[in-house]
Amino acid sequence: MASESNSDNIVNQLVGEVLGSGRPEGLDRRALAKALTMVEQNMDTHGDEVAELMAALPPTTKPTWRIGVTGAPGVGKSTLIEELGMSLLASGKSVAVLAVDPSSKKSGGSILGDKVRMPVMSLHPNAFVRPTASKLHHGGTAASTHNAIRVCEAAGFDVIIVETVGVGQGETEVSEVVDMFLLLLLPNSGDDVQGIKRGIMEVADVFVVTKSDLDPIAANVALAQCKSAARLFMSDKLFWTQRAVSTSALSKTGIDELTSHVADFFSDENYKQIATNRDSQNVIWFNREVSTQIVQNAMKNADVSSMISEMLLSMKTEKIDPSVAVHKFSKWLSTIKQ
Ligand SMILES: Nc1nc2c(ncn2[C@@H]2O[C@H](COP(=O)(O)OP(=O)(O)OP(=O)(O)O)[C@@H](O)[C@H]2O)c(=O)[nH]1
Ligand SMILES: [Mg+2]
Repeated sequence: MASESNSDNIVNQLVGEVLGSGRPEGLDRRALAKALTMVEQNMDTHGDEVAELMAALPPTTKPTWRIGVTGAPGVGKSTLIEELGMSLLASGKSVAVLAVDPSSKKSGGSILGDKVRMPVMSLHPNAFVRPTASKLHHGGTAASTHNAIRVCEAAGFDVIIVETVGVGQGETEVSEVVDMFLLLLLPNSGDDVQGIKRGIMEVADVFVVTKSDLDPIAANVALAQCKSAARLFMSDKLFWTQRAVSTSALSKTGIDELTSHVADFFSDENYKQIATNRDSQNVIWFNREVSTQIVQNAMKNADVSSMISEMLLSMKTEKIDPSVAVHKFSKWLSTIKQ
């Protein structure tokens, strides 16, 4: 019980400090960083603490913008986020950046500290830049990114930009917790439209060709490809038609156009549907995380795992069809359910 009241105190203190001024410029950044560290903890061991902090956060009242940015390593995500962020800051918005690092899946810790370089934005009083280790093996990227987004919203940020890396599970999961997804493409790199997986094309709301200064002709070709892809792939959002823009963070071209695509996306007119979309997203990732937990728990049961091994062995040695094995397994499962 003593530990419970202790964690109560920490949560109250953090919520008090994080929400203290309700405005990012007066924010206690150390408290915000602490709160983010807390919600990113391993849910298996710190689930109560995380849930307590999340429950103590007030619901979002202002129309916040949740933006995901993805693309191959080195495509220019961080550099572009800095430009987009500065442009949004100039328009009066406050901006928090969370950089999700899927490599933590392998190394067990974030190595992003020196990779997230947004030197100008980091110093802005209305901005906050945070490298976040993804926790794919304990609770999922969707859950921990969602939590981190909510903490930033509670701290008063208007815009939360999530930088994700590479192509894979983490990226699709991030698309479940943001409203808008930007897909960055480098012309002539093999990462352009032809090489991008369909699933990611479909969740992209804006295709962004990067580093157009390096090869303006190739950038134009890539832009044209993106525009035709935008016509080909229907957006998964009824209120939005996919767009494409060519940018250079170096020569600062295309940034205003990108900013206006973002502002159009979050228009008052669209916002009601964005809010509805958040409700559906919550259900989707809740269901997935719960299913994962059910499976993980079931696998801890010795009978279940030995029955699975038995079925796998029968498939291998007796060549029984997998559908027969599944049927046998589900029959067996129904006998032990109660
Ligand atoms: N010429 C040129 N170089 C750029 C531009 N944008 C980024 N770069 C350079 O490209 C390199 C990678 O940029 P980052 O912004 O770190 O790319 P990233 O996609 O965030 O990289 P990871 O996070 O490691 O996946 C850096 O050396 C940047 O300076 C651009 O518009 N033009
Ligand atoms: Mg980066």
